[in-house]
Amino acid sequence: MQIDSHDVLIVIDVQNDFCPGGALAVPRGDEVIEPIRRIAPRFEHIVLTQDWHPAGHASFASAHPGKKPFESIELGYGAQTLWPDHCVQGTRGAEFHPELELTRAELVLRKGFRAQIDSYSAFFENDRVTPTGLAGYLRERGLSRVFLAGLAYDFCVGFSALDARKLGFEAFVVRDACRAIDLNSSAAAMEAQFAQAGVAVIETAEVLDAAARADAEEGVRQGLADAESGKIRPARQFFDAFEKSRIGHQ
Ligand code: VGL
Ligand code: ZN
Repeated sequence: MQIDSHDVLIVIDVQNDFCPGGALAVPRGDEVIEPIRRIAPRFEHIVLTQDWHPAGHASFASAHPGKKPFESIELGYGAQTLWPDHCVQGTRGAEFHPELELTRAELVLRKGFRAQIDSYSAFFENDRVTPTGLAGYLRERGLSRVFLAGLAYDFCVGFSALDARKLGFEAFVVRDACRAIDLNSSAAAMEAQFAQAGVAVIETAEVLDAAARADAEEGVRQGLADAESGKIRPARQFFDAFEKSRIGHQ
C-alpha cells in the first residue's frame, strides 16, 4: 500500500467531550491522539470532523422527558440512541482536544447541527438521506481513498466508513487510532458490517511501513538521478578511484 495524493486522512470527532472527563467520554478516547499524530504527516490531505449540536438536540436524553442516556427511542427517521448532552456548539466540550494540533487540516466538517436529526456519519445524517456535502468535496478534489481514525470506532468512524463505501470511495479504518463506545456489542457488530461492505481494517504500522517504503524508494530514485546528472558520484566510482591511486603508489 502506498499513500499518495488521492488519499485523505479523515479524523473523526477528536473533541473534549469524547475524551476522559468529557460529557460522553469514550473509554481511553484520548489514546487516539498519539497514533493519529504519528500517521498524519504521511498524508498530504487531512479533514477533521466536529460533532456540533445545538442545545436541546433531539439525540440528547435531556430533550425527552423520562428518558435516560443510552436508551433508544423512535424518531421520524427510525431508532435513535439517546446520549448525554455533548458537543454543544460553542462549548469547551465541542472543541478539538488541545493535543490534536492538526493545524494542516484542510477542511473542518461540522455535523449534527440540525436540531431534529443526529449525524454519526461524516457523509449522511442519521435519516440516511441528508448529505453533509463531504462526498462532493472529496470528488471535486479528486480524493478517492479515505483513511479514517478517531472517535468513536463503532459509531461515527464506523458509519463514515460504511457510507464511504456506499458512495464509491475506498475506505480504510486505522483501528489502533480509534477507540469504541461499545454499547451492546456495537464494536463487533460494526466489524461484521465492515467485512460485508468491503471496509479494510488496518493498523497505523501499515500506514507507516507503506510510507517508509515510499520514502526509501524515493531516496534510491533521487540518488540514481543525482548520480546520472553528475551531482554525486556513485560509491563505485570512489572505489575505483581509490584502487587506482593505490596501484599508482605501489
Ligand atoms: C458520536 C454518539 C453521539 C461519535 C457522536 O462521535 O461517535 N457518538 N454523537
Ligand atoms: Zn453527537
